[in-house]
Formats: sequence, structure tokens, C-alpha cells
Amino acid sequence: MKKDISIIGVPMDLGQTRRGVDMGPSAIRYAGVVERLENLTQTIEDLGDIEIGSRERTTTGESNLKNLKAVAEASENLASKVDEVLSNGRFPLVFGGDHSIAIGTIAGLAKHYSNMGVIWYDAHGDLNTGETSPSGNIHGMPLAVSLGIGDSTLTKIGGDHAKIRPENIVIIGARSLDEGEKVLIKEKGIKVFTMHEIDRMGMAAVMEEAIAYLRERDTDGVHLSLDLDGLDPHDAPGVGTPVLGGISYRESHLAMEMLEEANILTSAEFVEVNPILDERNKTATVAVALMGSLFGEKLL
Ligand code: HAR
Ligand code: MN
Ligand code: MN
Ligand code: MN
Repeated sequence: MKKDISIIGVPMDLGQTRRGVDMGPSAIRYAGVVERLENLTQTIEDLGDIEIGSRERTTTGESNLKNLKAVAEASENLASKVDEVLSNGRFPLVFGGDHSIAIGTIAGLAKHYSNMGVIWYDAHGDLNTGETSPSGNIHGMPLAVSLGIGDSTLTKIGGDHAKIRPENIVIIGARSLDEGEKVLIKEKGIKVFTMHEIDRMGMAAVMEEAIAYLRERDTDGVHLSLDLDGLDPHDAPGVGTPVLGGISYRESHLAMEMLEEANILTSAEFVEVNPILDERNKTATVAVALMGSLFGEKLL
């Protein structure tokens, strides 16, 4: 079914310390996203970029979370924009920016979905809190924040309640989990297909199980949060925290094609594209190609 898509750019690099990921939305646009999706969608509009505050020059000493205030402000803005897009009956397609933007995206989505499913396509779990984070980088925390776990400055965005349920999450591609994240995954019963399961079962079986799992949960919407570092750095080199042994380009296309066939997605975001670290805009180009499959492009 053809969708009405609204693109939202989030030029945010405050959730981590490497510069350049704020240019992700430009890189994705430059890779021709609107042209690629035009014929696959009912209508497509580009709403431009969310306003992002400046990097704090000094740490306040109040928190070990880097750029906390600026990230929180940007997340509030993004949440309102996503809320508005859904109120207009359209499909939000969000471009990062680092993965901290998912805090705002999911807060906005949660205004419309009470039992939302989330597919977290990522090398990482992004389930840290200020206590468990090895880095203080908020891009390692958005999934925990969306569960209502972590600093209240972040968990209260879009209302002081959990935005999603642990049993409605499926993580795909994990291969770099911190100790605290492993504990949380077990404690909360979060479904994870690590690279081990992808190697063993194959991507087709993984996606079949993931889709069946979310259907059984009776979700009223499903959000895809796709971190380009979920892919192998050979296929997506332009990311700040590459991890060897990732999902291939073809496996990722298959995953997108199966999501499209299942017709369960109600929103999506593509994050962590960093053109400074990239090779001739390859990572943004891969992101756009995957969006092609996600919205129904066929090989024949
Ligand atoms: N787990 C590490 C941390 O919390 C690394 C997180 C890295 N990055 C991301 N998110 N790109 O998926 O710092
Ligand atoms: Mn991530
Ligand atoms: Mn990641
Ligand atoms: Mn393709």
C-alpha cells in the first residue's frame, strides 16, 4: 500500500562526540531520497530540519550525560513535529543525526500509539543509563529512555511515562552490548536477534520471527529505528561507532523487503550517517537504497 510520507531532518550530533553526523540529513537528501521514493509513494513532502541547539561549552557538573539540556530540547521539538505529522495522517520518515534522536521520535509516536512495536536495527543495544554508560554519550541510551529508564530530563519528554513496553521491542544485529545492557535485556525480556542468530538462522527466518512476534503482541503501530552501524562497516563505513561482523547490504535489503510485504510499519528513522567518515557518500546511498526496498521498490 502506497504511503503519504513526511520527511523530517534532525541535524543532531550532540548525543556523541564525533562531529559530522549532524550532516546526515543533507547527505541522505543529496543521495536522492525524494527522487527515489517519489514513484513508490502516494505523496512525499520534505519538512526540512528540526532546530538543534548548540553544543554546551562547559559541563555543568550536574550530570555525566553529555549535552543533556541541548539533547532534551531538540527531542521536545522533534516529538512535536512527529506528533503533528501523525495527526495529519502521514507516515513520519526521520533522518538523523545520531541515535539520541530516537528519544524525540518515539516520544512523538507515543502520543498516537499505546501498544507500539519497535524494531531496533543496530550493532548496539542503546539501553544504557547514566549509571551503566561507559561513555556518557546519550546516543547509547535512547531505547532505555523510551522504556522510562534513565535520567528524568529525558524520560519525561512527551510526558512522564514509559513510551514503549519491553516485550514490544525487537533488536536486530546486536554485537556490541555493554554489561549493564545485557542485564537489562534479560531482566526486561527484550527480544534480541544478535549476529549469532542472523548467522545461524539466516535473515529471512529472523525477519519472519520478528514480524510474527510483533503481530502476536497485537501492536497498534510499528516503528523501525535503523542505525546504519547495524550494517557491516564494509557496506556502511560512514558511522561513528563501526563494529565488525555486521549485517550485509543484501541481508538488509531482504529485511526491508519483508517489512514492506508484511505492511506493518507506521514510521521509520535512519540514523548515524556521518558523511565526514564516509567514502563518497556511500552510507547515505545505502540508506536511500534500503528505503527504496522499504517502500516497495522491486528488482523485477
Ligand atoms: N554502548 C556504547 C555507549 O553507550 C556505544 C554506543 C554506540 N553507539 C551508537 N548507538 N551508535 O547505537 O557508549
Ligand atoms: Mn544506535
Ligand atoms: Mn549503533
Ligand atoms: Mn537495491
